Amino acid sequence: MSGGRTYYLTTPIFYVNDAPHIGHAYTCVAADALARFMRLDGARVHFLTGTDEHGQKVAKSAEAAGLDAQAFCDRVSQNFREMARLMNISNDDFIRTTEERHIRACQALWRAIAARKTPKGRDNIYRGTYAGWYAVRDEAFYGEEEITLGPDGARRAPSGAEVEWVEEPSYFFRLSDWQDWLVDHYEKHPERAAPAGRRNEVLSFIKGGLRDLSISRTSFSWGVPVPDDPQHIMYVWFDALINYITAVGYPETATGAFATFWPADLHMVGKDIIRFHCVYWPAFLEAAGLAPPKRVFGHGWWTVEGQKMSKSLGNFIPPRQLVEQYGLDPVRYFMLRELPFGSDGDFSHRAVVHRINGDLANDFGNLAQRVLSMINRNCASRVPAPGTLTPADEALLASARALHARLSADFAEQAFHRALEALWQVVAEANRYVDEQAPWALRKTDTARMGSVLYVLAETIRHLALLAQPVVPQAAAKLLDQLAVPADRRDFAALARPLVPGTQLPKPEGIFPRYVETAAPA
Ligand code: ME8
Repeated sequence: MSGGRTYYLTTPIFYVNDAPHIGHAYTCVAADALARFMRLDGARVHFLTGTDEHGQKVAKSAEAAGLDAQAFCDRVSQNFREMARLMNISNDDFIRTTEERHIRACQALWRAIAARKTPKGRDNIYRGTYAGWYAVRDEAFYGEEEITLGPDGARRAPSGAEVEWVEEPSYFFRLSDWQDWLVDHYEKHPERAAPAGRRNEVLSFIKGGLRDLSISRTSFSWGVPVPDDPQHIMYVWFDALINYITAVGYPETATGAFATFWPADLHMVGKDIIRFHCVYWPAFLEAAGLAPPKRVFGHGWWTVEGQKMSKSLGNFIPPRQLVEQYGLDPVRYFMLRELPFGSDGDFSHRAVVHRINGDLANDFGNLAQRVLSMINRNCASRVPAPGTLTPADEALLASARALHARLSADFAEQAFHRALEALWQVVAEANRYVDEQAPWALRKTDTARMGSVLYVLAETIRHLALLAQPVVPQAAAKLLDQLAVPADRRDFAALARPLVPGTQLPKPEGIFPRYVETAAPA
């Protein structure tokens, strides 16, 4: 495909200090649903995920594992790659910050920023000494006023991470000179930081006054060397954010992927890292003369059975465990349906089972199964021919046909829960229609009318299956197979190409099995 609409979206690159858990899977699934939606909608998509491998946190984890840092990163990065495969993530690229292409991009961006002046005509980068608090867990610097002293004598950042005093020579990025530009940027383009509540947090943080940012470290060496001064390595967040442009070929900007895909359409991140993405990142880019991203969405935080996930509680759920227990598509559905995208939520066994047995098995699964079995038994397994349509038929088809526009608007705002709610409203409408039209009774009285009813239902289910693909790709594919929809008629342009009467259908099979409790949950 050449020309046309493009869409570049990214997940955070995950620290390789630990095993992937449901939080990481969540961000990937949300971004994946959007990437799939955009592809089906005809856009040329570039979808990036990967791993963040430098910095003190990773260096310490490697040391604790008794491994050389690179060997440790190779091993843990692979776990994230496998997590992406497990969750059926359709990323086009997987970036690692220890790759050569990335080191080259970091050094080029550093030079580009250093070569330009701030809006106040000063150097963007200067040398000094950092003396202040640092939290290795967050890989973040904190001001004195943000630190609290706990009863245990430990000093903590607002995130709860312990901080340590750091004093070392450092290069600084003159962030303070970019404050007015950043305020103006978000006032002119409010959609660039979402949801609105997070944008307000970002704006008040900026308006509260920005301090210059330390962007190099000298007390350890696991990082990208600063050009012309390799005693310094780049601050891990400076290095990490650059991955988004490395992956589109920076420093080559005039042609190739950068020219096609930059600025990114969306950086999907968790709310914990919104400040890095909405304050530092646009400032770095603007300072280098590059366009800032079009949007950053900071989604909410999952707890598990009402508790924060933590090492000490040992309640990090590995994605593999979820998929084995509930099935992949049900987990993807649950993650995107259970809570308004942007809000926090709780991952509980009860809630997952409720969604599986309610929305998936009873509502959608049962609708498809009922309709397809009736066609199988009563229409010789062929798509029936519709007769003259009644107002009830037209109403259901109109609801199904209106879905694409509705979902496009919801996906454009990352309102996945609203999109799914809209799909399931049509599922419910179709279930009511089956009950009202009672095709099983028509079988004895009016087979032509029965054919019309089953046709309307099958065509509605085709719409639902096509539009559910981004969220439940495997189940939707199975359903489209059962409707004998050819592979080249599964994009959204094919919504306008109705089922052809007479088409032979395979034997129907359930797509969303019920979850049966085998033992009482622990
Ligand atoms: O921050 N609920 O990496 P990280 C929801 N390397 N999402 C969660 C979550 C939870 N409980 N826990 C984690 C980093 N996440 C940096 C990013 S990007 C240039 C560098 C998800 O491994 C969420 O997306 O700590 C969060 O932002 C991310 O994992 C943090 O991953």
